[in-house]
Amino acid sequence: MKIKVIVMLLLFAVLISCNNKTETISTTTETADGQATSTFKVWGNCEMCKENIESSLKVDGISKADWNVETKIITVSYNKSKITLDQIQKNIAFVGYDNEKYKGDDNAYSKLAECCQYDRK
Ligand SMILES: [Cu+2]
Repeated sequence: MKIKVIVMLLLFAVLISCNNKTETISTTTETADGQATSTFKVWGNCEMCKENIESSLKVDGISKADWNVETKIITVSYNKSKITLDQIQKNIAFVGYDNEKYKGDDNAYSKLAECCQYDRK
């Protein structure tokens, strides 16, 4: 009986820690000069996805965009007076990629190469 309770508690603790993980994927750090670096999850598969995702962020105000194929986490450095995190996530969704905030555009997704048609969130 005691063991059952302990197992239940352990399971509960695991569930809570898993939940916390998914919520803290997205982070933003800011510096005094208005620069910010954000990380968040973008759904995708391969090197071609990396190219597509990063190309959507070759816009004024973004100094760096690096999507990790393994972890599916993107790191974006940008100037907050020129572009917002919201706009960045919209740009990614516009080219067909689901991310933490926006669902990828369906039409753009359907035009992705077959290898890039990742399992949607
Ligand atoms: Cu791909």
